[in-house]
Amino acid sequence: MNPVVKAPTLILDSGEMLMDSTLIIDYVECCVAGKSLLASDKVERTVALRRISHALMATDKAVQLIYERNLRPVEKQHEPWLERVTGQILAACAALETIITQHPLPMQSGKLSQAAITRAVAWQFINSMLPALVTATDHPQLQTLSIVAESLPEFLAFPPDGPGVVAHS
Ligand SMILES: N[C@@H](CCC(=O)N[C@@H](CS)C(=O)NCC(=O)O)C(=O)O
Repeated sequence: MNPVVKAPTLILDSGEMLMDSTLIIDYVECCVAGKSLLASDKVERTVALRRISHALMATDKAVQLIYERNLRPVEKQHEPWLERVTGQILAACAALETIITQHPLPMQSGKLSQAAITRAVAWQFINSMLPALVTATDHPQLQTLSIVAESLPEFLAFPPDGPGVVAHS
């Protein structure tokens, strides 16, 4: 549906495409829902954005590693690059684990913030895609948070494996 081959892609009512999860959330909050999962207070918002940024960087790095391993032929893979990205993923996940320990957020139905959702989604994705590298044993807080999140109705409505296209009204 998108020649740029980028997920997530939101098809707007106008038929135009919108890419990148952060921009899609901004659009939905501003132009559809009229409410936000982020605080409007400057200080609270800055804290939340910083927390979200760690989770997003961890997922971006995981995507890079997965593509390097899965899309590039083995003989063309560059070991120093793999090591660099691996280090970045582990650093981002370690930081995330520390942040979660120091700043737990409510993981309750109806009370979810963007930071809490992003943490849970990031961990589910990274741990399921790179289970040998980023283990639950080394990240117990993330693992617990993910198990709780995935049992909530908000998460059960959108399972990690699909559906790929969600219609909104
Ligand atoms: N920062 C982006 C990351 C999205 C992303 O990496 N999507 C991957 C799939 S998980 C993708 O579209 N890959 C296709 C490509 O880049 O070639 C977001 O949050 O939307």
